[in-house]
Amino acid sequence: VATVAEPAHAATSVTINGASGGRTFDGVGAISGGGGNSRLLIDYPEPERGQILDYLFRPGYGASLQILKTEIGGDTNSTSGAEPSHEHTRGDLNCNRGYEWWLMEQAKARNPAIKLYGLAWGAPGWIGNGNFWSTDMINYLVSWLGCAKQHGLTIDYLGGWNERGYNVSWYEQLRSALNSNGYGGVKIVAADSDWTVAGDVDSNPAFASSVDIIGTHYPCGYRSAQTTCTVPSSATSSGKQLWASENGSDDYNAGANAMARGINRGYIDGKMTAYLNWPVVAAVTPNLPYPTMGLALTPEPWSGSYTIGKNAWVMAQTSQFTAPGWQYLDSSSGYIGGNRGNGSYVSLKSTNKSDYSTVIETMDAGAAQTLNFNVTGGLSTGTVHVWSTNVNSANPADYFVHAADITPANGSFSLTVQPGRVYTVTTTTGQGKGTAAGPARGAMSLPYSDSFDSDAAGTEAKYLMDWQGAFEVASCGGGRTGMCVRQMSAQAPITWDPLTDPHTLLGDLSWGNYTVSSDVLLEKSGYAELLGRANTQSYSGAAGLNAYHLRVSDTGAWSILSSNTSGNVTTLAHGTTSALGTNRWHTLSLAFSGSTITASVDGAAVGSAADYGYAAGQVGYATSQGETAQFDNLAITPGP
Ligand code: 147
Repeated sequence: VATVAEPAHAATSVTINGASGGRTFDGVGAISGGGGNSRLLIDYPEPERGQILDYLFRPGYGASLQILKTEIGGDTNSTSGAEPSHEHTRGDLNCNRGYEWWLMEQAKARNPAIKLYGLAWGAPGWIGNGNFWSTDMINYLVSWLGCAKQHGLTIDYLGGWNERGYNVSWYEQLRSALNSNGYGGVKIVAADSDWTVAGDVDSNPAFASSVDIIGTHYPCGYRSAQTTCTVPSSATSSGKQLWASENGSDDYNAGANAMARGINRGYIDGKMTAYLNWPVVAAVTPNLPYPTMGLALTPEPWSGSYTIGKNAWVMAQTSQFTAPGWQYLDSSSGYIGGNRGNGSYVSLKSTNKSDYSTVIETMDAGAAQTLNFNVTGGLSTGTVHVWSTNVNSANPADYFVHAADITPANGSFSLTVQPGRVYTVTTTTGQGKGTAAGPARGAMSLPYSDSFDSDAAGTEAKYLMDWQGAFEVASCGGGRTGMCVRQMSAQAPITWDPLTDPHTLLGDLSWGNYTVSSDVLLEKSGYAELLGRANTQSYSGAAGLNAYHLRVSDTGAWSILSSNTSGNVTTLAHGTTSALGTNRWHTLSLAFSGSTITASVDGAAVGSAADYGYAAGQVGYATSQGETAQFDNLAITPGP
């Protein structure tokens, strides 16, 4: 048996001192929204859906989020999709739209202590005649809080406009509106943008009294381009809690290094007391922007397949060992040996004043190091439990591993830390690593059809992923009974991302030769479209989509179009059929066979085109801007 000599580790002393000062910890968590990234989660079958939710929210099981931030939908694209508004048109209040209420309820059911935070990216165009910083928008947020109350949800934090700066008097008006409507306990975050707001909060007492938390995005650098987590002196001197109110934007596995650094270093460098990862899950198909970002990959409700990411376990290294309200111990937090390259550690003490946890990350270390801990200041000198995640490993068995307990001697103990890992040493118990696992990946099979008749009004039809506008289940018009899908955005929204026509996508990117058909009703003059072979969706520039379209307008004008990600639209064929008119049902179909594309209206072929630019892709619906068209009886059959 060969003997390997133990390397001589550099040793560093760390005192975990319960008498140290430090800020109150607010929590780590993630963002559902900004947007559409959670869309397919609600369509997962059980038991997989419940397993994913357990991995996200159940204490002592997985990521165990302490804060869930959700989008306040605005019927407009907010990155990877559009999320529905609770008030599409003035007065049309419905508190059961979309999936964010459901997600918040599922989170609270698993962890009643989870904090909830709402933020808008965009808004329906009726608000303030297109002006976000309006009284309409304040009333809209108060209505949203009322909806939350109907759902039995208490909202802890509310923001303004994601990454669009701030308006001082609007925030002051928001504070007074919340107070006078019974929401005095809701804390306001400003401005979910950069640090500019800190100067005004620091210098303007009236503004300062309207803002509870200064929340900044990517304060340690965007994605993996991290340097120091910087905060301006105005932020520190404002006395406000400081948050990294959005961070991450990285792959569900590859983002783990950045998260490990960011959670610790945000506090060490900048006294930031919350870290919110964007987004919570990747529940979108792979043709949409940021398809693998989040804590888990959940893109296939039809197969039930899901994968919990390394990010979830790195977050667990903090969340399972702390709680909002714990206190950082400043003199027991810093860089190992004072050198950023060695890694970092932060210590927090429990509200019971005895328990503590220290989270250590060695993302940039080049060698093993020995840490000699000394526990003092009234903290427990009892058994120390050790959990670790090997962030350099691709094997999930190396994440969130419970190592042997340590019994301190006279309050002292040692731990050797390897490079590229996160360790948590703690006197708390109750941690755990869930064991549920989903099935293998699999394509969505054809034929597929949906009459929408079993769906509840206000919900999103199964698998339909809105990109722009809001395609929602509603009672059919035009004298038809049953349920249909209706595009609910009646005018151009206040955008966050580039404005496009309302459209929504469904299905598998591998679908090649197929016929998609649907009944369509136009409520006013304009057009409706069936999309086919839709694949890459761009989110910058013109936010174009690679797809074929059959566009038919109320006048009877039809066209077969090819669009691309640059926003270019080419007419492949066009003509006129008998006028569709309004409030009448018609049937459209679009068939793909190799390079032949055939369009039909009411069962008769109107034209065809030869093009093979796109060989496969999803189906979809689209409308002209503001057209509240209805759709029914979606059917996709293989072959022409
Ligand atoms: C954020 C948005 O708030 C999210 O909705 C999502 O779009 C996310 C994707 O990374 O990005 O906005 C940012 C976009 C770019 C930077 C920072 C935030 N950036 O380049 O520093």
